[in-house]
Amino acid sequence: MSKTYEVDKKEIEKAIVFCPIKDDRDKEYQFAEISRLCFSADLEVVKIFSQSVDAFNRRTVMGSGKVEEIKEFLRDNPCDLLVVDFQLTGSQMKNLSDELGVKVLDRILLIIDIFALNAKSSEGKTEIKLAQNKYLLTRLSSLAGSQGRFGGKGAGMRGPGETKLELDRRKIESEIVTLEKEIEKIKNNRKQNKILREKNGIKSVVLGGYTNAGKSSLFNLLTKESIYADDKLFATLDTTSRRLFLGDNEFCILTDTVGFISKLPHELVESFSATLEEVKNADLILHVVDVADNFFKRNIEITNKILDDLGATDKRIVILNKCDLLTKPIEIEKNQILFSTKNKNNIDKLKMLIKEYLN
Ligand SMILES: Nc1nc2c(ncn2[C@@H]2O[C@H](COP(=O)(O)OP(=O)(O)OP(=O)(O)O)[C@@H](O)[C@H]2O)c(=O)[nH]1
Ligand SMILES: [Mg+2]
Repeated sequence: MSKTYEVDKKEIEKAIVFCPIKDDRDKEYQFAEISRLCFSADLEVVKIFSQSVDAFNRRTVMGSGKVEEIKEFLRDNPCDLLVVDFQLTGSQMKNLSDELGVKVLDRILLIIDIFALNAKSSEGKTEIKLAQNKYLLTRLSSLAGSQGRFGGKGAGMRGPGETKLELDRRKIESEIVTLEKEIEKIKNNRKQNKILREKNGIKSVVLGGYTNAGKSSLFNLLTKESIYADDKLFATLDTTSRRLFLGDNEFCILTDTVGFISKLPHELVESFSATLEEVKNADLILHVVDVADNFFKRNIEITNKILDDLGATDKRIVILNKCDLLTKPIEIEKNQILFSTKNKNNIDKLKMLIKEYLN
């Protein structure tokens, strides 16, 4: 029988987090990133537990001692769910949920859930629905059992917009076919636009970078638009394109798009192929970086890797944004520029640089 669940958007749920640690040097980065992801999914993190991956247990990912420790903690501190910063199989999710008596989300479901919360355009909604359906299909029996037990609502079960998640295999399969066709149409439109643009000699510049770096803020500043910018991860899922005038009657098309993160779920990369097509087709990438983030160098590497994997152009200007928050000077490399969307210094220098790279 088909099951649908109510969307519960505003409710803040209490979460405990479990991080399997590969390398102790990564611990601080991992804790900071998963905390931001939870915040962006409207979750309150009560405590983070961690354990070396050496203690990996196939049934529950964490060792049995850790399961007991968490169980004990939950007895005194009731929480709604456990977030595991790892890709879980359906049965691992179910085993953990059975042992601990709470709903379980893995890293992928958490990111997909944030995307579902933020999808606004029909393109974004179509893409996220496809990612959700593909994810659900591979873990359907475990999810229907474990998440259904907790009312099947809240984090991990939210569909885009006002829609509800479907847990019926046949319906999911037929929806995947419809969604894939819609995405193919969007991609074809993009290809036509590209041909037309090239015919008219108009260049495409795309904003890329780690999520929350300030891409939408820069887009607004450069094009005097007002699109949604927020201090949460994955605030933007849609592509928005506008003309950017560079002086001397010259202009290019500037596009703002989805942000990146480490270990971007492949379900999302595949489902966002239409949106990412825009990145692939760009003549120049403005790689926006939050330079005030302690881990900005690592974020640059992550973004470069994703751009390389997508086959994006290697014509890239690295914009070290949020320099207003820097407390000490930093070294700047050749293709980098210090910037702040708050005090707007360097805007003419940036436009000149764009012009130079495009010609
Ligand atoms: N202090 C400071 N804050 C900034 C600057 N640029 C952007 N921000 C803030 O950073 C946060 C994220 O900005 P967005 O423009 O939404 O970032 P984004 O890269 O589009 O993020 P996603 O769409 O979520 O991937 C917002 O709260 C902005 O106000 C800057 O130069 N300085
Ligand atoms: Mg944005």
